[in-house]
Amino acid sequence: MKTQQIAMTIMVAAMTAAGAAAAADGPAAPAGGHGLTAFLGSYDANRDGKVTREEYDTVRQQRFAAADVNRDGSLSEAEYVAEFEARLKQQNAGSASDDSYARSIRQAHVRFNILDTDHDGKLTAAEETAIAAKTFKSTDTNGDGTVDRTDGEKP
Ligand SMILES: [Ca+2]
Ligand SMILES: [Ca+2]
Ligand SMILES: [Ca+2]
Repeated sequence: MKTQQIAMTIMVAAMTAAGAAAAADGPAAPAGGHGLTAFLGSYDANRDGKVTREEYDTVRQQRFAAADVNRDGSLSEAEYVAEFEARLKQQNAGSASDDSYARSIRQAHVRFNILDTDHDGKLTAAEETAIAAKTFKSTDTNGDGTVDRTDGEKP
């Protein structure tokens, strides 16, 4: 009985994952997207369906370094938005409507001002790391230290 129940649970979980994957068809990493699919799309560097904290930090640090064009160790709003825009362009390849494109850029400006917690116009690595740690923790809903599809299920 118990085994059957477990098998059922696994089947349902697999079906849920398949459904989510189908819905996520299209760009692997929707820039500016929310939720688990966007998180996995952005940070699952080796595409094994899991984002470890190490993977997450590596991708973030690379992104931060790439965005810091003048190499002063922090991101200005222009640097932050330019990096986001470059990714957006790459992912959309000109397919997005102007409206949604403009909206994404506006959201990037809003995000910068949230990330720049002391509002000095510079996003430091420390500010970015503090927010990123919170984001990872809140996305890893089952708290096992890895973000994967199982974190999308209600407890
Ligand atoms: Ca900079
Ligand atoms: Ca700041
Ligand atoms: Ca998890």
